[in-house]
Amino acid sequence: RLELIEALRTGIRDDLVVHYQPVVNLDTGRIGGVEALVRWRRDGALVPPDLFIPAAEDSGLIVPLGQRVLQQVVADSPQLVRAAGGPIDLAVNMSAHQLHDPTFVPAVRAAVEAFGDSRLVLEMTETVLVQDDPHTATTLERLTGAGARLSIDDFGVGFSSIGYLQHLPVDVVKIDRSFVRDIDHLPRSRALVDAILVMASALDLDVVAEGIERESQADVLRMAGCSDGQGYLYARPQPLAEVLATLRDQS
Ligand code: G
Ligand code: G
Ligand code: MN
Ligand code: NA
Repeated sequence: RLELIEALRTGIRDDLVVHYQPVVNLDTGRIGGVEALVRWRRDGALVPPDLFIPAAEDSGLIVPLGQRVLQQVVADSPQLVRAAGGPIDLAVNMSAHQLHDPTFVPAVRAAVEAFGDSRLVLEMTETVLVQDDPHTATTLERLTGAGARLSIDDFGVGFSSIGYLQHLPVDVVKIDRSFVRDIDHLPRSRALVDAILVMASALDLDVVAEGIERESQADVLRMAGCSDGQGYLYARPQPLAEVLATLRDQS
C-alpha cells in the first residue's frame, strides 16, 4: 500500500491518462457529453481507478490527482468540442477532499471560462453531500456560482438520506447502474427508477442512467422518460483519439 502511494505520488504528473466515456441522448442516440475517467500508466499497463483511487483518497493524493485530471480535461477540451461540432458537457469526477483545497474553486472557474458554451459537470457521490457542514454547502454554491453543474454519481446507493436535495445546488442525478442492471426484467427495479424520475422531474433535475449494456434496458428507460444514458451499449471509456473519432462520426 505504501509502495503504491509512493509510486502514485511520483506518477501523478506524467503517468495519468484520461479516458472519456460518451453520454448519449436516449431518444436520438446523439452524444451530448463525455465523462472523464482516469487511468494510471504503470509498468506499461493501464491501472483502473478502483485500484488506486481509494489509496489516493486515504493519502490525500486525490487532491493533486484531481487537479491533474481537470487540467488534462481543460487541455483536451478544444479538440473534444471541435470534434463534436458544437458545445458538449464535460464531466469530471471529484472527491470530497477537493472541497477543502483552496485552489479548487479558482481552477473550476478557469475551466468554466475555458469551456465557453460547453459545460463543466462535477460528479460527486452522495457521501460528499451528506457532510452536513456549512463549508460544504458554501463551496458547492461557489462552484455552481462559477458556472459548473453538480451531478450526483451513483445516485441511490449511498447509505444516505436525500435530504441534501432540499438545500444543495444539485443539477443532475446519475442513476446507479445497480438499478439499471435488472430494469428490463425486475418490476422492482423499474419501479425504483420510475420513482427517481418523478422526483427528478419535480425538482427540475436532469437524469443520466448509468451502466446501460442492453437495448432492452435502454427501451425501458426511454419509455420511463429518462432522457440520457451511458454504458457499454453505446461506448466504453475510450482514449482521447478514439473518442474524438466517435464524436466526428456523428457530427
Ligand atoms: O473508469 P472506471 O469505471 O473503472 O471508474 C471507477 C471509479 O473511479 C468510478 O467510481 C469513478 O467515479 C472513479 N474515478 C474515475 N476517474 C476519477 C477521477 O478523476 N477522480 C475521482 N475522484 N474518481 C474517479
Ligand atoms: O462511479 P462512476 O459512475 O464514475 O464510474 C464509472 C465506471 O463505470 C467506469 O469505471 C466505467 O468503466 C464503468 N462503466 C461504464 N459503463 C458501464 C457499463 O455499461 N457497464 C458496467 N458494468 N460498467 C460501466
Ligand atoms: Mn462518474
Ligand atoms: Na456510477
